[in-house]
Amino acid sequence: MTKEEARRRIEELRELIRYHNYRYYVLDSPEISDAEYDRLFRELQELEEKFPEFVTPDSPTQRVGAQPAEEFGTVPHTIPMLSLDNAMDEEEVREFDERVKRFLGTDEDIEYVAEPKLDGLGVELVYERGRLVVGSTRGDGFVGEDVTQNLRTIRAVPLVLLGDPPERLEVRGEVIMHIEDFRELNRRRAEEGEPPFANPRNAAAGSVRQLDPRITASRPLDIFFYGVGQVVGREFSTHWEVLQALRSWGLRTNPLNRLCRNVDEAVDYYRELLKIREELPYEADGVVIKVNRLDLQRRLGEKARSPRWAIAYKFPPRQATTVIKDIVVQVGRTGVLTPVAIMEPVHVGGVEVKRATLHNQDEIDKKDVRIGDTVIVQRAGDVIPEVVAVVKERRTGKERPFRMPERCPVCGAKVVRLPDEAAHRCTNSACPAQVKERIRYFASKNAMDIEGLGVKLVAQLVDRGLVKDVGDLYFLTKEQLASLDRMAEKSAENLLEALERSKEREPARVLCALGIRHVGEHVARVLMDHFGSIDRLAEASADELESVPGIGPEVAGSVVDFFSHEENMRVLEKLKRAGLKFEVEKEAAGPLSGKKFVFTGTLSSMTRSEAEELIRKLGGEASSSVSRRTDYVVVGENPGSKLERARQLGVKTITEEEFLRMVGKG
Ligand code: D41
Repeated sequence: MTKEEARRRIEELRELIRYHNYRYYVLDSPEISDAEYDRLFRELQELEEKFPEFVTPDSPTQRVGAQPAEEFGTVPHTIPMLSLDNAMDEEEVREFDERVKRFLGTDEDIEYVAEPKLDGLGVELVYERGRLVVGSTRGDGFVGEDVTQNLRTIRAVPLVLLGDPPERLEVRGEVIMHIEDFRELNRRRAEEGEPPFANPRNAAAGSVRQLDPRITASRPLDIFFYGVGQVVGREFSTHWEVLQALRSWGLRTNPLNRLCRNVDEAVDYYRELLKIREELPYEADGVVIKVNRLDLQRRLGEKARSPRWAIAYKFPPRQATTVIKDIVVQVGRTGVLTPVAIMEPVHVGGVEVKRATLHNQDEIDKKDVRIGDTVIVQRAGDVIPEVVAVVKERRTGKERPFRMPERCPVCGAKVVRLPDEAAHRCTNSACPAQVKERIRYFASKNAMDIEGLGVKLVAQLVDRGLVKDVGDLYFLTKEQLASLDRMAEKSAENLLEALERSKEREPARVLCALGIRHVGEHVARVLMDHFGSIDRLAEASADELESVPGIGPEVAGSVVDFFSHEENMRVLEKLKRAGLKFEVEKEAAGPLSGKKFVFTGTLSSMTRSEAEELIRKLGGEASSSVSRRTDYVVVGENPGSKLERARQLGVKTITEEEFLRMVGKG
């Protein structure tokens, strides 16, 4: 390749990567798979290595580059980043609307834009001629910290804008961490003996305010943009228009934002969002309601430090105060002992809470939580409620400190705390609590998906000695089941049938269901794609495992460890004897070969994961988001936004009946 050819290809690859970032982050509708994206990225990296003279700071490969800083510089905001007044109920929102009308001397409806109020860290980015030059925190609203190098590492932050950006653009947004990512991060931190973050907002803020951008880069951050500061070279007449323009430049805005004709519609929006609050993948603490017309915004102006044209309509708090009656210890699947506070029942954000996790002894010590204490509990997303802090002023002196037991409260085995671990563990892998949790995990939806195997049933099976490991499940008889409490003959039959059906699960699901540390759904699939069978995986060395792309030393270590235990091998033998699938079936060219399916809505004849498995067995691909490369969108009961997107993209939609015929089940 000549230098000129390389230069051109590099340019082309950067354009392509920017475009696909836009499809992925802004439109939420990728056109290519992650693997294809990675190929483009690697090709660019390799070319830049060979031709370093063409590396520029705004290349997508140059997100992390800077050395750790000594301290952050400061950045004044050209236009102050104002704060928001709060409204706690509908009446206060209507008063706001009245105030706006009175100030403007009108009684006509005011048009508003309503947006989810994300709970993260406010930042401002400055683009000059479409290139990111500075990024800062909101700070005190007038001056923020220079966190440019850190914000550059967030993939959803474009280094170069698309389309026709203005001469200078100051854009404002909220950096957030998704709840799932937050949990995963805390899980890893706990394993590494680091203190957990209290909530996704602290995790996001703490990650952006790192002196070493490499640490920020390792954190799963995301961003939504909600407004602008100074803009040179472009005029707008409404806020809605601003949001559309940001999107067209590749700056992701929240798809849930809505244009409302009047305050009634804004109040409706709040109610709708409150209903789906728990399902949002990130934390939102309310709705921001903004006057849409910019000329009206200008006339309204601001008072002290907040605009008269906007208000934050807050959701009910998800924190509450209650008393800890007791602290008990729960034993998990891997033997980890988790202290749990038993509390006076209290309503938190609309849900009654009686138990809250205290994580581990270190956390209890750090917060100095004692039995009898009055505490603040918090519920975030669908996360298990946790104790945030003790209200020390309420102490009477009768509170009792808690110590982890030296013996497992369930089986009496010795409890150990491994060096560098925050967790205490029960050392007996046959501990009934561990066995029960392993079975529940094995049967869970994303693993073997065995319907009807609930907590109480699992407890009975283990307590009566009918099941000692997951292998025993498949050798249960109808008589044994029927002898259990509250087990009718029909339910026994149903369970046996569900067990029978679960034998059809593909080997990657079986592997995942074993509950090997660090081997979740994704890793299990990677491993089975590579090794082709569980037996071959069992024989792999740590080196061999680490040579698989995407598999690190941690995963390799725990896989080797799992298969080195004789009792695990005995369980595997049982599962194999029962007829579970250990070998990946290679259907050379199945009838659905190369076809991509996406599901929306509920199917009536099977679960979604069963349908997806069927597709993979027949050589097709099942994916969760609709793109131009999707061949069919299967539309079930109550379809979601994917149907809309399929129509927009002109992707073929089929009914469940048509799908069943296609797979030979109709
Ligand atoms: O999502 C948010 N956190 C958000 C915050 C949002 N969607 N819009 C916002 N709009 C403003 C104004 C109206 C002042 C431009 C905001 C904030 N302010 C804000 N958040 C914290 C301080 C200010």
